[in-house]
Amino acid sequence: MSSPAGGSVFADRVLNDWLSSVGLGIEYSRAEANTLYFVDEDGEEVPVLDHVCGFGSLIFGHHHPDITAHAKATLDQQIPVYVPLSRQSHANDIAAVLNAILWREIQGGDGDYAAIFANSGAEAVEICVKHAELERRARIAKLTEEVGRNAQKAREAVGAGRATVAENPYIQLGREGGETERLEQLLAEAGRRNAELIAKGPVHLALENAFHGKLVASVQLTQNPHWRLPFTSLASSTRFLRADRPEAMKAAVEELRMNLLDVLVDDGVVTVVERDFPVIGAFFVEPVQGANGMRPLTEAAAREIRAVCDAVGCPLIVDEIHSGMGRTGAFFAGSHMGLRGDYYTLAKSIGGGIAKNAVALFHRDRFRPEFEVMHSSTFAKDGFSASIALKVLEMLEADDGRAYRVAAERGERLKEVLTTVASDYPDVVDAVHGIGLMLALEFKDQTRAASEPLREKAASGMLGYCIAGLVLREHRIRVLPVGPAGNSVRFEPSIYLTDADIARTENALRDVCTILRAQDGDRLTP
Ligand code: 5B6
Repeated sequence: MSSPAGGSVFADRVLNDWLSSVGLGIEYSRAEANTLYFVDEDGEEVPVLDHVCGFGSLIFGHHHPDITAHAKATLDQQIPVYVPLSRQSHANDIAAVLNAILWREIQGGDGDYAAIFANSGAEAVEICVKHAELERRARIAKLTEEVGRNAQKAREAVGAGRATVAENPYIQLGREGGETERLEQLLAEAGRRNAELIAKGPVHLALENAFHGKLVASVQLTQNPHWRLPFTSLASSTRFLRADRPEAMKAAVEELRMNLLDVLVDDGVVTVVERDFPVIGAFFVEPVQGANGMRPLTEAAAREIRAVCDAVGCPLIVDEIHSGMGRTGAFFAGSHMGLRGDYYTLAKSIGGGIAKNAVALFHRDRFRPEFEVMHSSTFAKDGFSASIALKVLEMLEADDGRAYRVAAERGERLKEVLTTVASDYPDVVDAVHGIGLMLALEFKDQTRAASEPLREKAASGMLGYCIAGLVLREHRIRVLPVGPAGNSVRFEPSIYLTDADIARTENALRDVCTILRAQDGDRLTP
């Protein structure tokens, strides 16, 4: 059938042109473990070592045979896939395994977590945004009820002649009228100011260079200004904080503080007092900041963040979408730095590389049961994805957590090699970041390079992509840049990374370093 628009491009026109311009415009035809394949001009299948692995969503690689066999068997059994508003015990089975892992790695048995399912990471983050707002609204309702009761008590005291209205620093009162008029004037003005505050949305906290998704609310938690700023009017704002500056973190929280006005009767006098208003919705944290160049949180920062949340009373939301499911050598990366969350988000690898799965977990003490009915999604917790999630969890936990140990060991081996390359080329490599199979090699800034093509590529933020293009073209290895400046190259393969894969990777990186050292900008041009 001929195309109605005579060969028009309907999807990815700009994206594909751009990918081709940096040498990444290849269409892959097959994938297996850590290898992608494309078919070249001679019809030959060309293998490419994949270090991107779906932005870290393939802990068991592409098409793991056990996951594929499980998926086929599941479909052959004709299990019900979409049956919303029926009993779906597979949801509880997944939540039970996740709770057991949480208790083992982090909570030490401190309460259980309720699960709400989603189809993507950003959706799980937005579920947390919604739930945190439900919690905040409940706190506000409690506060306003108290304020309302106190206003009533003041009316009764003034009406009975047991109290007079004092001057106060918040609301200036007219001199005219008796005590009752003055009190009503005070209550009306306090009520007006309180209503203004109550109508406002929350402010969220997140770390500098955070990535929490790209949907309407979650993109406001993702610091990258190109992705966030055009949409600021659509959702609550975020205050981005530095994890290594506890004092600045506390100062920012103090600066955000807002107060509700309350009227109290004290010793026969009606006075106005300030009540702490819950402005902050939640604090979102990635234990390892993937998009920020694979930077793990320190234990000290994890402690400070927990302390801020406890002081403010807002939930600490640990986003394990990228770092979770074993990649760092533990199921929850936060367990390395003792980061204890009130909510958790998981996605990526829990889909086993073939399903779209995500889940948000809520500590039972904070969970609002009505949320189970308030929130829903047609596709979430469907029978097929849930069955894959259970299979992935079984594989991760098998042999006393062998997969976690392999991830840690393979990660250490790869990190050793990256560190050796970094120390051999200190003039072009800045640092190696990350933990387990969540690593990055950061190149030095080239915006003042001697070579003009290098300078230009660095200034336009394209250098990392051009490096990725070269590594693909000449070494048949797929890497992508990462980090705010795009100066780093990311490595997040599956646990099946072999020593030979690591050796090839080292060879390719040495080649890139040699090019940068020699300022051979032309070789980076496709
Ligand atoms: O499933 P979804 O993508 O909605 O998950 C959102 C999300 C991610 C994440 O890593 C965290 C911690 N929280 C929520 C998903 N990560 C996606 C990602 N995308 C890019 C780079 C990354 O490092 C991570 C990306 N970079 C450039 C262009 C497009 C995407």
